[in-house]
Amino acid sequence: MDQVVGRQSLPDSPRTFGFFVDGKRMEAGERAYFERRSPGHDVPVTRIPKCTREDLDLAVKAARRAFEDGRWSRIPAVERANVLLRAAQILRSRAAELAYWETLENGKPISQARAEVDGCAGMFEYAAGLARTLHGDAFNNLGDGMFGLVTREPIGVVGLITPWNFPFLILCERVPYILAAGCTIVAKPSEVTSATTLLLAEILSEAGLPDGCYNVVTGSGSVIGQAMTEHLDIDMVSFTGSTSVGRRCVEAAGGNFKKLGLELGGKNPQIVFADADLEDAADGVAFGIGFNTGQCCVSGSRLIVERSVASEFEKLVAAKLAKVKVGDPLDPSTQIGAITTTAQNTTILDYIARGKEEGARLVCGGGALDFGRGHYIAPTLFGDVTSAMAISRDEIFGPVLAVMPFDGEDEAIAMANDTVYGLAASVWTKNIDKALNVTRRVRAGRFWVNTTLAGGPELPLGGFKQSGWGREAGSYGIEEYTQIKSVHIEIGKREPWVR
Ligand code: TXE
Repeated sequence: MDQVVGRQSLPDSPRTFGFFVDGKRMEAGERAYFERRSPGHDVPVTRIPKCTREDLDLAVKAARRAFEDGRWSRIPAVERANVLLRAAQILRSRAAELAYWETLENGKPISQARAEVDGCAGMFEYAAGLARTLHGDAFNNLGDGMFGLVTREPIGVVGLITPWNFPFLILCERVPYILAAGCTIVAKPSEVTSATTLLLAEILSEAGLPDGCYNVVTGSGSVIGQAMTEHLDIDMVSFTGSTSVGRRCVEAAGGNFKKLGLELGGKNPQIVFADADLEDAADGVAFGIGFNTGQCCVSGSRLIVERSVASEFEKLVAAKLAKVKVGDPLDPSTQIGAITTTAQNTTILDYIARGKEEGARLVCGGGALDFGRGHYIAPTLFGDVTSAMAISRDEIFGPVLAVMPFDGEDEAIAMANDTVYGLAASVWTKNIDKALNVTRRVRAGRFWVNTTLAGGPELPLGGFKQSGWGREAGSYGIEEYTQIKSVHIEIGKREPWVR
């Protein structure tokens, strides 16, 4: 990966984007735009079209046409794979530009954004392989007169609704797999972070993706997102966002019983046993809550630590958090950038205030950091947290860690499972039996042992309980976007029914 060298400057004026339908950039004309201000600098950086339901209909029609005429869904998988591989190459060659716009809109550190783009290219490469290995099954055991086949077919037109915390990474954990399966896409990014989703349209066209296979309609969730989940000509929606909007998607999808993939919230435990390498675990726990300013569905926001080391471990984590470099997202040495939206900033500060009111002990952080402009919050650690407190139950989506001590393995597991969510969990121990036992008994879709937030294209993502339905990435990721057909083939002549 090329390193980000030096600090890039802010754009002189906001860049105006069009939306993208049927292989063409659509000019928004006189219609209204969302103006996005950089959360780290509070200057306007992008202008994004406010699309209408009519724009969405155009995009769905284009995606439907492209799907039905077979220009993508019925070509040999090797040709699909080649487009995905070319896209990966272009993506790498434009990584600096993608990272720049991602950072400007989202507020994440530029070095992190750059690494994420690299990871996205890997997703395309892996999905290219899956396109070629996707297969069904054959039954050669049905007797002389019958042969059975099970085939996988692309599910059709997929609506893709993505959030603002990892606009490009979450997009690329889905798009290559959906395309590898042979489906076509209408994407709707979050209204505050649409730029890189639109840039991907250019990249895919240049890579040779036929027109109509990847369309982007920008706009608000309540208008475009809601219309997508209700749309009768969309076959499946993959939604990543809050659990409350996920529930609305379930209600709206009933119109045509479209399939849903849902990746929702989390309140993820970090379980630390006394026998862990505490120095390493403290670094991991600090990373787990600080990464992406804690605006991460899989961030480890509950620290469940064995009582005998709780006080020592709390100090270790606080010392790590105090050293993390918070600051200008465009500075290549920054580790924690800005809070992405004003609303999210308020939510996090409200939770910090609530933690104090409810009697939790503030160990470090505890409020906003003033850099003259933008929204920044100091990584915050609360001790003496009880399971009744809001900071231990709700997904805060910010750099706020709640510490709760446990006695014994069973209590640790019970505390870890005491949540409506089941997205991710980590365990830190040198004892293999404890590690395996906890891994098996904690109900979460992603699990880390002596590490956290590790990822990649091979292992699937998704949640248990109210954290969602279905899986993205890995071989499961492509299968989600297919449906199964069973075929019975008569060999010779049927036994007549009418005699
Ligand atoms: O999410 P929304 P918000 C959580 C996190 C955060 C909270 C609120 O706790 O504090 O959600 O964030 C689109 N029909 N997560 O309000 O509203 C919206 O335009 C269809 C966790 O930003 O769920 C955006 O594209 N779509 C999460 C996407 O849904 C709708 C990531 C997510 O926005 C819609 C983000 C509707 N009625 C927030 N309303 C994660 N799991 O990673 C909005 N949208």
